[in-house]
Amino acid sequence: MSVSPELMAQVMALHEQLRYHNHRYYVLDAPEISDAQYDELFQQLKKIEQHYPELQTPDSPTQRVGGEAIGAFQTITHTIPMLSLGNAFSTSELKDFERKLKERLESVDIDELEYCAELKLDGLAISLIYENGVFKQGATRGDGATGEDISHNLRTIRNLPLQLNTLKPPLLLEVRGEVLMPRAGFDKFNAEAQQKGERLFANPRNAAAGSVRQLDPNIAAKRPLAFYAYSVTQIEGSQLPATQYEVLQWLKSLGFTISDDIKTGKGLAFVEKFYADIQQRRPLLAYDIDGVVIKVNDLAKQQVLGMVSREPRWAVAYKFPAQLASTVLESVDFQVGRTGALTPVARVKPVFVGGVTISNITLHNMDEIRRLGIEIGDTVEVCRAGDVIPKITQVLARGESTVAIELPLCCPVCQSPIIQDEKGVIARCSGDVYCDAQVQRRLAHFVSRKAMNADGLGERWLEQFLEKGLIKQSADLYALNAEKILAANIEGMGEKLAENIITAITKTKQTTLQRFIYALGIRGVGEGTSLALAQYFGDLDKIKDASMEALIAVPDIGEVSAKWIVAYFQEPLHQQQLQAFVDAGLTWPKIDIEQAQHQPLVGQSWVLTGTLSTLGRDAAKAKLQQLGAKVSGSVSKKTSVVVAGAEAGSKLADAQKLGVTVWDEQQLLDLLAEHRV
Ligand code: D41
Repeated sequence: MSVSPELMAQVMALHEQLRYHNHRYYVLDAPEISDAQYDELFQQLKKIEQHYPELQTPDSPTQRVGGEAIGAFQTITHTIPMLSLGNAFSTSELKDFERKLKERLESVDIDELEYCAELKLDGLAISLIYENGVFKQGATRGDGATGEDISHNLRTIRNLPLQLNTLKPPLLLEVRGEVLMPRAGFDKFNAEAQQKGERLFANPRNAAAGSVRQLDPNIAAKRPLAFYAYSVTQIEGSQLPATQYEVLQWLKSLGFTISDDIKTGKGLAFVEKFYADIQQRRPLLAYDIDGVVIKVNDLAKQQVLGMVSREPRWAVAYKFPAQLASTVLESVDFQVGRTGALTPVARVKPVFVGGVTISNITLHNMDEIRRLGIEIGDTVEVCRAGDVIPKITQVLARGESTVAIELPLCCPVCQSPIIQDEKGVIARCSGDVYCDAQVQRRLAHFVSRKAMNADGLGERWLEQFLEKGLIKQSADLYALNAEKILAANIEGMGEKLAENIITAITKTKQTTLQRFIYALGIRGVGEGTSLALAQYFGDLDKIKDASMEALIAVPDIGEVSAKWIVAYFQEPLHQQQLQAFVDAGLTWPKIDIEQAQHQPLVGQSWVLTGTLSTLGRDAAKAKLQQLGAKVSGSVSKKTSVVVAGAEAGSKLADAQKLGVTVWDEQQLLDLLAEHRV
């Protein structure tokens, strides 16, 4: 079907109008037309797009309502790493922050230094890319270096501009900010979920995180999410204003929502006042915050200050203190983990602290219980700071008739005997493959992100699959299909979901040997050891048949891990399982052991200095060591190469004096890439 110019113009006009009214409603909170009128325009556009799918562009306002589910999340490498923020919890820590600024801004009168003060929104940091003014991609912060592509969900957020409000958009713009769920929306959402008997979210932050980590954008589209912009990290084909405050105002003019509480002022007195004001108004805000963020306002000064260990020197999160509450310890249950380790969990009388109601608190191990000296019936202090898990900090009062907390003699799930380590700290269920709790935890580990990465197969479903007898162990996942899942009549499970789960499982069949070994969940075999095993033996059968001696010869594997590895592969059930994986068609690229083991830098001594912005120093060190190099802290004549990152200091000078080879970060990255580490 050909499209007339008139129709095209009509579609553009509808885009324009819908965008305008959307912005009035969601960003400015000042609608000009009624919901019904808006809906009419929306339906008009939708109808045209249905007839002429070629007119449906990704930035069309209709795209906010969802669309196709994706099969799995793509990993995105941030062109510029997403930094973290240093914390200050007190006036004295704030003074430390200022002192360090003073050291580096020598010619500046510190009392005259201007700050931009913002709220610290308690959401999820994300990054958005706009090309020629059109939203192209959005990703989670992840570990700062790589995140996940969540564009399909971000598109559904009503106040997130799909197109920038300017006639001359930059060629490229990267905006960072927070996705959050405002409190009112959260309360409404949870109330509805409760009525329907669905799961509730503990707090708005979890709700936001859970919403953007969905494969199906129709879910995010139904959640009341909002995006608040806080910085620009890349811009091409346009210029940024000179200060953070002006950058925020500019973002606002482009159509982004920024927080209403942004102020500039000079010196720490201004900062303290802003902090106190916000702390007082905190309960009245539309969303959760966990402090304020203080930034040096002048972007040129930010440049001068730079960053250290992935935190900008020019910004600090001035956090509100952890919140305390008192409650009664009612009982202690023991949860069984993947390796059988028992974790004591305190059940307390529900108490509201730090924005959530808490009734379960992990006590980690028996040592912690002894250290706190708590008994069942005691009144205890509970502490929760913003984003950290709650803990019991002390006994406030001994109860009238208390009961000591004791380790059970047998597993609360499978009744197998409990075995303790020598120090009496860790206790383990000996049930192993016969313990349902261990089996479930291991399944969850098997599909987890760093293992087989079966996205969308959350623990909620695994639990159901086990309960309904669909699976008994991880290898059984590969015998599932959508019909079998649907036939089990699991509540909340639909055709689409079942298909997504099967797609995710099928995808895991193509994996790497390292991931697979890690996924098995062998005691003592984490990611690093899995890599070492894969690279050393190159083949699953060789690992399976390896003797104690052979295993100990692998770099970084000691006697204890070797013993656990041998024991794992000796267990007949595990052998059967491995065969089932092979039968299911799990494959991984062949490993060239020579290549993997060759250590081209043996005998060399390297020094890292300055900020390595892509890798970070620890990671760079580990990778160089993997190639056989020794990484040292000081430069001498014998040093082979000094890698100098941003703001390298005296070590760089030493290297130049001694005539030692100096590399920049890119040269190091090239070398690592060449050797595939
Ligand atoms: O509101 C926030 N949570 C917030 C987070 C904010 N207002 N500003 C921020 N600024 C930065 C820098 C200084 C690195 C641009 C941040 C964050 N970072 C941040 N959020 C999560 C990690 C880092």
